[in-house]
Amino acid sequence: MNRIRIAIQKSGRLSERSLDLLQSCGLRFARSKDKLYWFGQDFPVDLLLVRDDDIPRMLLDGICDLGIVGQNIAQEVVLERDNGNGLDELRRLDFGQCRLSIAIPEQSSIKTITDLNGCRVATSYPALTRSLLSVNGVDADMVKFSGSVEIAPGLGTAEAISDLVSTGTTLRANHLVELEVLFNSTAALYGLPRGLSGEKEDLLNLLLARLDGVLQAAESKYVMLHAPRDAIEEITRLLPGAENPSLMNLEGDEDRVALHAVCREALFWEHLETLKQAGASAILVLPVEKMLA
Ligand code: PRT
Ligand code: ZN
Repeated sequence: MNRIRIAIQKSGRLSERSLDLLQSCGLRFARSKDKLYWFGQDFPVDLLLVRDDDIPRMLLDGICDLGIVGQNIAQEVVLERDNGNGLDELRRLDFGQCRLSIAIPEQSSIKTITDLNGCRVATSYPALTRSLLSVNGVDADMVKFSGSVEIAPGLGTAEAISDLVSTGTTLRANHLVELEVLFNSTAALYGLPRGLSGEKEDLLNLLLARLDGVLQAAESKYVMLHAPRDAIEEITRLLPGAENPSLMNLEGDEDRVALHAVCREALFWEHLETLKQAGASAILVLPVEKMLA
């Protein structure tokens, strides 16, 4: 069957962004609220909606061809299986950012991660935590929790925790402090190292090219401004990630030109202010929806 199956999280932090991203790539699905399988319309790519923890295993077991999941989970499953079969991170995505950190109670006598030697660490990521601690020469006992890891020290089941943090609110609410960041995670699109074959490979390449276009466009801005002719070089240099701007004459103004460029990096107010200082005026910044190199 020459259809690609992509597994995404059914309901959770990654669900909406995963679906939005695929839709931005032109994929449409015959949705059904209670079904786990959404059939692809126009394009032979179908969706499987599952728990995020199941995605790496489904990939490794050949149930799906691609999956969108946090690097934290992908790494955990690969390390846990420990049979040399990895996952191929095809693209890092711009959502699902968090960090896996060691946290300890506010009053703890633990001061550095080396003090964790011989301690119990509660975590939902035992394989990943053990491996990252051992890189630092630390050997601690993992206590597996499938949720609410932050309550472990209070219950007396562990001296420290290793959990995902984004704002730090959960840690503070439980009187825990972050001791060390072990791993920075983001959502990613995964496949298998052996790739896909035949028509599926062509389909994957088309999808990846569209995905690159969407990811690049998300960062890029189209900038239009008026610039003094003698400042064109400096102004181009000040535009982050811009190459070869287009220049147009301004009717009735010999000394100034209209300059248009695509900036491939984030453009902040500070950039606009420096452009103005360099002589630019009438600066307009527009979003870019799609890009195809
Ligand atoms: O039901 P299912 O198993 O599919 O979902 P889930 O409940 O296991 O996962 P979900 O939706 O909570 O998270 C999915 C993925 O989002 C994770 O695997 C991470 O890759 C990513 N992610 C990003 C996060 C966070 N940020 C995050 N803050 N996952 C969890 N958290 C939790 C963390 O475990 C802790 O309980 O949020 C709390 C900390 O948040 P702060 O803001 O208080 O620091
Ligand atoms: Zn989960």
